[in-house]
Amino acid sequence: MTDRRETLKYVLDGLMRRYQERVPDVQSIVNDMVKDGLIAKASDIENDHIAFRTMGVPQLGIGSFEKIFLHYGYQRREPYQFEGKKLDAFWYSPPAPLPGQPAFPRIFVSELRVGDLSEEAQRIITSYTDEVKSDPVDDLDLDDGTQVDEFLHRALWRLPSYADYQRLQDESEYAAWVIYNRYYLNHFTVSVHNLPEGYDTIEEFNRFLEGHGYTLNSSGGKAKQSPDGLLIQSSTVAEMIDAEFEGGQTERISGSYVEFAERRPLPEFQHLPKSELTREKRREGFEAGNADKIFESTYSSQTAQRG
Ligand code: OOG
Ligand code: NI
Repeated sequence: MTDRRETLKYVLDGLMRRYQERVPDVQSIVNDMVKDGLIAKASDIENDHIAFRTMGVPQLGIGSFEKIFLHYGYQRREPYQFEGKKLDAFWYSPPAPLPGQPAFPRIFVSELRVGDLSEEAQRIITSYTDEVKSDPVDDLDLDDGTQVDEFLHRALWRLPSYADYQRLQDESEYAAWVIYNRYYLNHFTVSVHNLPEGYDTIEEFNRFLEGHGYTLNSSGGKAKQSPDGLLIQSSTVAEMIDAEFEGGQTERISGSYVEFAERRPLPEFQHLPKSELTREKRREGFEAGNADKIFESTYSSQTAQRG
């Protein structure tokens, strides 16, 4: 039997390939990092985590989606709640790396509390999600990487109408994003604390990004910091994509974005030299206050800044 982590690697590579095609910012940030000498090549970037969004209806949502990654050895960790945005989330810690390979990314999965939306928004959403009769992950052979790769990029329901998209967007930007983008990778995250000095804090890295013309999510400030001061995050505003809706109508809507994370050493390790600061000596997990603002990277209030 092949190691499930080999299948995981195949699935993650497939996600990253589609993501890079959809988000030109990824390649251009990598190119700028190489050009300015922060890294020698793309694979020197440590991927802190990736994120997915789901619709919280019984046959879909986190309970369905997480089965894929639990199968590959991920473990479910702390929950997070976002009352205002009507979202719930968990983060997942990865299995050990394959020999000679970099660490697998953490995963952040969120879910829309569909039942908390207005009757009309619920009716619109379920008119799409009801096309999925039972939990689709149960029908997959998770040991077959090509099946999982195809599943994560397949249309789960009919092409939405732009009217439905706009109506959902009025009430929940997250709902509108998922009805169109489904399980496309929402973002990958450049780990900045292991970059060369001068670029290894979010404050410095944001300066590098803005110097190269990238637009950062400004909700709650460009650098979002956890109350313990140890997890600092920033993100680009989502790349706009030309989306084809029902009837062939094409509109520009939010696609995916790029995130940046600085994990500072835990208090008991702050005296150690950087070379000794392995992953487990730095701040783990996520922070609800940071995440709440990062969600807005796909919101029109933020993407409007891209012009
Ligand atoms: C996820 C936002 C939260 C983080 O690292 O806290 C997040 C999303 O936009 O779906 O990525
Ligand atoms: Ni994130």
